[in-house]
Amino acid sequence: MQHKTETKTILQKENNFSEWYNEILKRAEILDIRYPVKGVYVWYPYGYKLRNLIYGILRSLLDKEHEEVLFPLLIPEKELMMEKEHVKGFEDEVFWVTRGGSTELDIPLALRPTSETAIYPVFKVWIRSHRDLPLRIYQIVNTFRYETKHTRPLIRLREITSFKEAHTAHASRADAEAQIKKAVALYKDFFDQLAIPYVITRRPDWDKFPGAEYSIAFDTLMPDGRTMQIATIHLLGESFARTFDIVYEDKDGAVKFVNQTCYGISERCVAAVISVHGDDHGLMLPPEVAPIQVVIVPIVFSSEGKSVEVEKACFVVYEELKKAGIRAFFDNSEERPGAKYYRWEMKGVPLRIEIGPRDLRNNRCEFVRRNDFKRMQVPLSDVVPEVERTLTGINDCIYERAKETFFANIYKNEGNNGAGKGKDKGEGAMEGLRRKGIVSLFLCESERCGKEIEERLGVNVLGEAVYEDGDEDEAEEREKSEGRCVICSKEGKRVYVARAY
Ligand code: P5A
Repeated sequence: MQHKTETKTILQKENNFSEWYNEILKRAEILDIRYPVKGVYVWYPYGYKLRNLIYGILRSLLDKEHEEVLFPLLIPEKELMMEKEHVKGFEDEVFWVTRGGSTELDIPLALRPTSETAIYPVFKVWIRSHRDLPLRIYQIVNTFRYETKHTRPLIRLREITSFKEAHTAHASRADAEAQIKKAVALYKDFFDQLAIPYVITRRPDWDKFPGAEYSIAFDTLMPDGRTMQIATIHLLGESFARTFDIVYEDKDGAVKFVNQTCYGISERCVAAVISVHGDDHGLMLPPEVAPIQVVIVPIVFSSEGKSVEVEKACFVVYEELKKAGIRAFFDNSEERPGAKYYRWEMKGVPLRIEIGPRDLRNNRCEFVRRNDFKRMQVPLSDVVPEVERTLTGINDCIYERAKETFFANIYKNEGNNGAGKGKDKGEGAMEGLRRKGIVSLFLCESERCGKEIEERLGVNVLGEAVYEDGDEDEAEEREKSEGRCVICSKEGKRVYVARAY
């Protein structure tokens, strides 16, 4: 495609993440950012394959207990405006369709910023009895948000192209809360499969989803030390049910409101895979989601020209891998091996197999791992099992490295040493706060103290950590989770703060 002739200027992920990120999107052919609408971009074929493999994992997890649906993009003004909190949260972000051709529309239509107000009026007619519950649906659609903050490809979009939204309705609050736990487990599974580390927190009240009782979020850490919210799960309770009159008849004939949840993920999950794993050579894709898992490169020196034997051997390996269900590519283009290495490293192909005349004489080939460039010689007869073993090993290494970086950048502020009087109150608590990373400290629940710490440190309060039932560290952590608010010294809880995207 367009960027084949790109020069090999060195990329620096650590020093200039923003530049690195945009260069990678271009050179690895993930996203074309030249589309002439702000916050709106084009998926390249390679990027879209990556996106589909990632969303394939998400789909297979959701399909176990949800059914896929497809709701309209357009929402009538009246429906969008019905839930007061929800409107307040979204009114400045809505794109409106007000004309059909040259005719003014009687009813302005909103482009969905999310689909609660498109889906819940239909839930009202779908749900009649307790036998219709629980109702669990999802869709993967584009949504539109008029974002006023700095837009960024895959991260802050005005057209979110891959918005996965799940919506559930239940007979009781307990059932809805149980669903929240299931959704947390599902998202954990998803990000674990992408080898993306995260913290899970309950967002402070002032930062919850508009219309929700509470919101739980997954945040990962980007290479520049800022966190990115990669998923959210909301307990809606009865608020939307009351607004849209979604009721069911209970076993004993009583008519009750349903209890609801919703949870969402966008292409930020693709941004996370790119940003967390990539390095100065380009993308580094976990094998599970790599569009090409193995590239085969014939090694012939220019004086020798093409070697029929080498090509034949490469082709045999290619066929064997394909038969074993491995996504392989045989690069027998005219380019020099060096140029091929550069391209496939940039595209994050986890494993390269090189075969030259000398390898052939010894009935072997050479493996080169993308994550650490380690080489190993493998007998041609063992290629398939060795590839399988090596890909698993690569995934483990990528994940270990990501976790190491992540947890090395979480800093714990012990005690309430920062609480004090006068101008510098709170600052003392920030010893150990590096500019990069996530800090846990004590805060009370008041919005005033939360906002004060946000302003003073230029951070966002992510919230209190959420633990799973049976989590071994839970009991221990909970015990240590009470302390004095670093701003007002009143009783507080341990929360995470970080500079956030
Ligand atoms: C949950 C699904 C909702 O919209 N309604 C249905 C709920 N939640 S949310 O938090 O507002 O969005 C879900 C996730 O989408 C990502 N996201 C974005 N990604 C890219 N560009 C944007 N402008 C954008 N806005 C939200 C976040 O990861 C968020 O957690």
